[in-house]
Amino acid sequence: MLTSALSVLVLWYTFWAEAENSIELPELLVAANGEVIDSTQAWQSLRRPELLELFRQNIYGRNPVDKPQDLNFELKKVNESAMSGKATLKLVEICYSGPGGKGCIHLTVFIPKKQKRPAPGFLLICNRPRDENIDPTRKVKSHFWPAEEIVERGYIAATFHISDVDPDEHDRFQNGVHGIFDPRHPSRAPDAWGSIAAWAWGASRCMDYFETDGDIDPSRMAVLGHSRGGKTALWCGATDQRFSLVISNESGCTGAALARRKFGEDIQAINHDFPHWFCENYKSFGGREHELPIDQHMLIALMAPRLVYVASASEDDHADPLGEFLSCVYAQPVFDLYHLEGVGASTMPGEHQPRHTGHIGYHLRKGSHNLTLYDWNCFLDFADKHWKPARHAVEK
Ligand code: GTR
Repeated sequence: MLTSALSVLVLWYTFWAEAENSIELPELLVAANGEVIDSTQAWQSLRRPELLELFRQNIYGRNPVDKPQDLNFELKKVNESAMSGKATLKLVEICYSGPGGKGCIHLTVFIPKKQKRPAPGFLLICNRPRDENIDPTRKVKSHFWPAEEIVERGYIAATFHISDVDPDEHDRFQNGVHGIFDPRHPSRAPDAWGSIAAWAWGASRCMDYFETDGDIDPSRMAVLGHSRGGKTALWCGATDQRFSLVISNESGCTGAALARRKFGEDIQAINHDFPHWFCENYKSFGGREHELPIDQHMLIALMAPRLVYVASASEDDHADPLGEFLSCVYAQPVFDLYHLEGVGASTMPGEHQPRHTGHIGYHLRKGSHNLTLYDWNCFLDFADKHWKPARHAVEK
């Protein structure tokens, strides 16, 4: 009697758990014209551009400018003996102008001395207070950007602050790059870029600089961000294929998490709380997630065949860890076209069991919403595994 009651319970739980996880998603590999995408060529020439355009039109918005014609770089400072002689520090000013004025991004770069140059590395999109997290003097240190540890592992530690590109406040798109580049129409286009797209644009301008610096290997640069910075890193990686590794740390809603699960923060809430992050069209999908022609697994798929990494934290329900993991799982068909292993599991790994073997990395950290040394060490391990630089290339 007890056994049969137990098995009914187990059966009920299994159905419930499956129903929880099963979700109807838009077709990844069927183009708008009905064509089934079965080759990398069809993916690259037809479906990928089509999906990118759907994300642009409905979520992140359209940039009025790509690389500005007058983009210029000024090396403001070089210190060959930073970090007790372990790194070269470069402070670079990346400036541009448009009809509404001039803007500059202050890029900080630490290049490891022990690494053969050009060196690989990580660009952090910093969304936390500048002085406490990305101090170039290193008087103040934070695990949000453990520059010493990154350099010690043989990687470049680079970062810029999002406020240089566009302050994180809703001022109706007057300041930052919106004020500089947006056309002065009486009304703003419903698919005009929001702040997330603006910050992603800023990360691409840093890549423009990396391409000019002989100490940096632009073919092995990762773009990385936490939370709103993670959403930004993913959109940057989707639009700028020069980044060969794209890392989202707890990016949650409109980052790695599937919108259709409506778990934790949802489209209505995020647009209510942060009306400046996305394009105007996105607001109409609040409560209508199922009508979006896309979902976030497609954003992950846009990184193929490059490397992508999604990190979650066990107590970060607001960002929906399971939804972040499932995006990795459902992106797999595109990696299959390239005969590449993706995340390599369909059930969520436990805490501190990183998955690093395939082209989609994943881990679930124990704890709450944050970017910690544990997360960074996982990203560095993943880069070691896939870029295989440090151990062989280190100058003895
Ligand atoms: C939260 C927001 C999230 C996430 C986070 C952050 O308040 O709801 O989408 O981006 O901020 O950036 O820390």
